[in-house]
Amino acid sequence: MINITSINKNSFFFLVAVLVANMFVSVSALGQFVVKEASVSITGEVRTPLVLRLADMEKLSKTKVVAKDRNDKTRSYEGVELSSLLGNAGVSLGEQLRGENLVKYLLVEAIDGYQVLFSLAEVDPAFTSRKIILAYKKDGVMLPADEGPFQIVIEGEKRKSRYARQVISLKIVFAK
Ligand SMILES: Nc1nc2c(c(=O)[nH]1)N[C@H]1C(S)=C(S)[C@@H](COP(=O)(O)O)O[C@H]1N2
Ligand SMILES: [Mo]
Repeated sequence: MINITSINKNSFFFLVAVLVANMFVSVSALGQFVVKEASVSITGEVRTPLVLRLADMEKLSKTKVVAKDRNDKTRSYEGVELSSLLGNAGVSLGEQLRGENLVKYLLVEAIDGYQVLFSLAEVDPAFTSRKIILAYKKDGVMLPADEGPFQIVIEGEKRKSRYARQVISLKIVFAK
């Protein structure tokens, strides 16, 4: 005679096994997704910490900066001004960039641990007409993997040392 309970028990365990296997598949798929989908976080002395992916970046108003690349070739870079990224995170710029806010700085970090620094006044269009962007395109195409997806490009900067490639973090730090 067939034992109904034991069949149900078996199919229950089978069902659990399938569910668990599916869970692992989705988690590893998610892992791959996270690895592929690079992002930039905006943290520190901000009102609203942000994490921006390429799709988020493309929705923001873009600006072009013509600059020489690492091979001294003149390129047209396209991206978002640092001031608007920081503005979205609620960083004190413009009228609010005074008093002790003037000793806050922007620390940029790349995936290889490379770091560069800007004073807030350097990136604020209320202080300077020199644009500093987080570029994602070069001559109309997405940046190559070893430069992007996000790279700092600075209008009129003679040395390339602060053109941080593969940027992953923008952090506002209080120098006091
Ligand atoms: N992520 C990252 N970006 C970086 C660097 C680096 O080591 N890591 N080097 C910087 C320096 S010192 C220079 S001169 C320029 C150009 O680098 P390249 O000479 O390696 O092309 O990239 C800048 N951006
Ligand atoms: Mo350099």
